[in-house]
Amino acid sequence: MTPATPFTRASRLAQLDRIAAERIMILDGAMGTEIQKFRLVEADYRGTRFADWPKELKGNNDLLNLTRPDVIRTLEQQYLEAGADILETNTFSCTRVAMADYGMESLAAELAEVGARIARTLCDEFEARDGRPRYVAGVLGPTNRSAGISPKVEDAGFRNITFDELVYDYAENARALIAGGADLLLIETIFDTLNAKAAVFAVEQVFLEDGVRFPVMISGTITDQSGRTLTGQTTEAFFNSLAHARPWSIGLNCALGARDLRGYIQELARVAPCRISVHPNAGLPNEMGGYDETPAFTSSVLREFADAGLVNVVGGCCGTTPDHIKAIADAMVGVTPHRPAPPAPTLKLSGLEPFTLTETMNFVNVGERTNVTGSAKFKKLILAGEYDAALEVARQQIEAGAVIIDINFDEGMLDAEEAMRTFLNLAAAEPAIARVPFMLDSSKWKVIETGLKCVQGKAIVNSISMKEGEEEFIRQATLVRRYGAAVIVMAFDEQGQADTVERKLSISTRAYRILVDRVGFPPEDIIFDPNIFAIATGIEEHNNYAVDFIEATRQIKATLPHTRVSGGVSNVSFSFRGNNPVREAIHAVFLYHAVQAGMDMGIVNAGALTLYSDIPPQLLERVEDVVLNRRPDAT
Ligand code: THG
Repeated sequence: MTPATPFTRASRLAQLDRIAAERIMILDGAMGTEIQKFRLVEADYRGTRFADWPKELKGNNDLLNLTRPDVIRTLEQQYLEAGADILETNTFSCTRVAMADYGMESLAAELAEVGARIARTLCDEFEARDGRPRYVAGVLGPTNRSAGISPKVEDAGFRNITFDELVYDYAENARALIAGGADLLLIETIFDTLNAKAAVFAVEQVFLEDGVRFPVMISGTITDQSGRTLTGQTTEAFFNSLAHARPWSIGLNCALGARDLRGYIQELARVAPCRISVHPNAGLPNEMGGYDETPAFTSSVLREFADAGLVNVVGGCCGTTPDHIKAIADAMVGVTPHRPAPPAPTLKLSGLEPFTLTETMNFVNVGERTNVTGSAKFKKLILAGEYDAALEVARQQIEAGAVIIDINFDEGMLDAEEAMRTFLNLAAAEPAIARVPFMLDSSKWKVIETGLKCVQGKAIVNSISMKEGEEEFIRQATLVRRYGAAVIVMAFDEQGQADTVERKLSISTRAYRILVDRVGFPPEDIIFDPNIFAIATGIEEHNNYAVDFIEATRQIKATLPHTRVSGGVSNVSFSFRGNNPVREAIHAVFLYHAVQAGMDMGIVNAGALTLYSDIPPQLLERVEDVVLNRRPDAT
């Protein structure tokens, strides 16, 4: 009998960060292409238990965990002998949805648990031998469906899987992997970031259920030389979308060979404040579907990555063999691992492309026109179901300078959830629109949540507030975080909307403390909206509203570190409806002063913005009287 491992899962994990700081850790290599070498036949896959299964089972490699565990064990043992520190479980397709191909949905969890146990047992044996920890990475594969793109060319809004279905499947998968002994969870070969966001959501759910957390590794896949994921994101956009998982490592695997991944790994190493992993294919597949890169070649390329200080974990994907892993392990000896970038408290969003709100940016223009309550035209199109023309409105806002678009379907005659879903699913297929981050605008939480389940990028929720009390505020903020979005917090509490500087500041401060101290919300992802109300309405108390917003902005920016301020700019001029030249002049004057006070972003009619310096002096004088409330007869 082999002696027992000296470690518990907790004691093994307690050493992980130290080991990863000392040296580059080795992940194992391919499973699928190695299994092929055994030339297994249908009967191997079936075993006795599934002898009468009504569907063909050949190719269901995860099923071998039950029917030919000896094969999986042999391969994994070879990888450990080659020097792997981290062994991946043979569970790439252990989700209900992926197993549905074989009618084996109900076996998904069992296969995952057994897969983890095979790997853990082997690792225990190696640990018992030499006292060196070996880690089991429970693999959560991408599934064979995409929540983010349509499988039908003629119907871009169609989806064959929902976010909620993926969350259910991934949660079951994660629970089973942990039950089987996994030390880490590895969400890998991500071609659709929305699927990965569902996996992150599910994993967090399991951690909350159990009251225990495990390190999470995330690895995306770039499908062609354009450097984008299948669903069109650039590397940095991909990272921004998944940063909320606070991954132990992030990296890339599969698809390309190591050499072609160099630029993207460098990009990840630059932007991600965590460890970096890479497990490439042994080159691109040749005409025969085989892989040609030799162990010497792959390992020399990865050695160069390591010498450049880019990586913490390296291994192989399709086409790599135990010989590749041995060569890679040898090549990493003595090379200093990547030192993760320090986290920067900066608002980072994404659509297909990243958006970072840097300190030098003057003002971020959020397009207001994709709003049924803010545009008669958009409302008419949505009510008529004319989504193509509605998408054109989004495109126009972006062309006119919007770097984010606000999207709102709050209208009595509409099913706002349905409209939000339809619009976002269609927008995902339009690169000129999907390029930018989305701001999901609704007064109904359910509508916002529906939207969050449709976007692969890092969006902004518009908005949450304490109007229904702290408990609901905390619940919503926690969910915003789990969906990986930033948030606008309105200055609104149980007493109503804040209309004085004091209330705007005190509500914002109270919200800040709750979000940062109790929810663990990153302050850089908080955007305060201290309410822009209409001025010059004829009611005297309204005359100072613009000044109050500007002053509240100044104080929020001075006292609530790393946060941002936004507002709906066109609100301020509501009483001049019908007189667009005056409205635009008011907006320009308002922004001129508000931006100086620290306003970072605003929901505006992109393209219609006038420059402060272009306003004729006489008009400017009058408009400033109104906006700055300089004289009682200003209006
Ligand atoms: N804060 C936050 N979100 C918001 C607002 C805010 N979302 C909605 C709104 N306010 C910002 N968006 C708009 C959009 C359009 C107009 C005003 C604010 C507008 N529209 C023209 C009008 O009503 O006169 C419509 C003209 C037309 O139909 O074309 O003014 O404050 N967080």
